Amino acid sequence: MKHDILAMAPIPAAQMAQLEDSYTVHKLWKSKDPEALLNDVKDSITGMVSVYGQPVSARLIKALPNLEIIAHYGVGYDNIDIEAARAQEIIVTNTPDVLTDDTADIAMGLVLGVMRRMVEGDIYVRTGQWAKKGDLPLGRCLRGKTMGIVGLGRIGQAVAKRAEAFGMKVVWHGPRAKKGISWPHYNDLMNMVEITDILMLTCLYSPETHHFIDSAVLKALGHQGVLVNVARGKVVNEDDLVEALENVDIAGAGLDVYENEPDVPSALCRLDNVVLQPHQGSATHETRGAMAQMVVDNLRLYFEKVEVLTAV
Ligand code: 8YV
Repeated sequence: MKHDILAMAPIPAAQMAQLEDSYTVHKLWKSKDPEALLNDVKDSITGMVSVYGQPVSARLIKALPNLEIIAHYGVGYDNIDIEAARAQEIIVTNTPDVLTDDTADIAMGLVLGVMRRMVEGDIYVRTGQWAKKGDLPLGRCLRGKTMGIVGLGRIGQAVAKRAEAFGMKVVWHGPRAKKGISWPHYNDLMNMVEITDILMLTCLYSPETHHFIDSAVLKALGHQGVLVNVARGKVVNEDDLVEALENVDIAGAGLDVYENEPDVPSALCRLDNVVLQPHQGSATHETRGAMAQMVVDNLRLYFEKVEVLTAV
């Protein structure tokens, strides 16, 4: 029997082909009338491929009475109503590890982008300003600066190693100290921010971290401070961030994630002291392929009644 899978958004073609070989795949994003599609297939769906940006709400979960597994294409699964999934005994899997290095690379790219004015520099050359105005104003050195990391999970630790390789000091904040971690842990976010030059967000999004970074934190980061966010947009109060950047309460920001993706406040786009990326921490052929393969493998193992790779 072929299982029916609801795919909320595309995954790379090679892995989509594997899904289509094994299952009947209903592509929600291709449907002109997603509600009607859901109504037609709701009783037959046993598996789902979910993607960040597509909410898997309690309402959707309840509407799929035979759903058994949600294989999420991504590490952060805050788009899924996990309580509703648990209530229906639905297994949820994600794709950790394979995207750690790429996301840490983008994080460091944003640090370099802001500190060394790399995007401004690119525009300066392309628009002929170099020839007209002379050298770009000076940037700032990474060596000797302190990076304060919020959330020292897999990605946070990978960023920490990179930051050390650039000659930076690393400190971190999280709800609990961790065994085997030598970077100094701060229980109190504000205490850490006061000694931080670059505030790096790599934490989970949860009710506890909603708008964790607000104007008080940004003021404590200070005029020379830089915020980099590769976690989730909603960890930061975006209005407070815009205000802090406009008032130069902080020196700059590097952002890969936003509160309402893909909408980015026009105020952010007008500022020179920010470097913006379109949520592309894991966006390489290699990593997206590896993530999609985990999705396919988790579904296969589940339907073969073998333990899945990465249940959350
Ligand atoms: C997205 C991410 O999942 O893994 C995460 O948590 O935020 C990203 O890797 C990716 O954009 C796929 O939608």
